[in-house]
Amino acid sequence: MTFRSLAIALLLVAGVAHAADAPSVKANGGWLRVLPGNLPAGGYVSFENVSDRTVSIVGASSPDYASAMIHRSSTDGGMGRMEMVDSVPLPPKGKVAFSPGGYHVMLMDSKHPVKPGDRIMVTFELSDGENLPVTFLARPANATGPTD
Ligand SMILES: [Cu+2]
Repeated sequence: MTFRSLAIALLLVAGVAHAADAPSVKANGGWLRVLPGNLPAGGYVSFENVSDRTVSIVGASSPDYASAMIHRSSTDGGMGRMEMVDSVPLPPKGKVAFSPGGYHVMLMDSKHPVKPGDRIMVTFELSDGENLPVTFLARPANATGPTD
């Protein structure tokens, strides 16, 4: 084995060890707002980047909905609107909250009826290649948080 190939082998081993590390992002307080009919449901959760580098949320999917997208709500001259977001950066050791009026995961076309009290799994795709599964508690249309 040459020195060069040994160095590459060590890098590969380091890469595997890194992949087995604890997740770089933690999530908690996941909830979603169930609206009547089959209207899209907004999902909210707090993310914490526990690593020392920036990690971005770059996608989402759920086995319970045909489509999941990252959106951001804003008010523009008093009119509520929302836009698709490709990437939500979480700064090193930083927190970002998905909350009503701001970032949310928009869950569209549920594959089965979802009612308050149900638990829905959403998997977030991170820029470092990790997948972060998060449980969301379904809450009624008038809920303002995970417990109220
Ligand atoms: Cu939305």
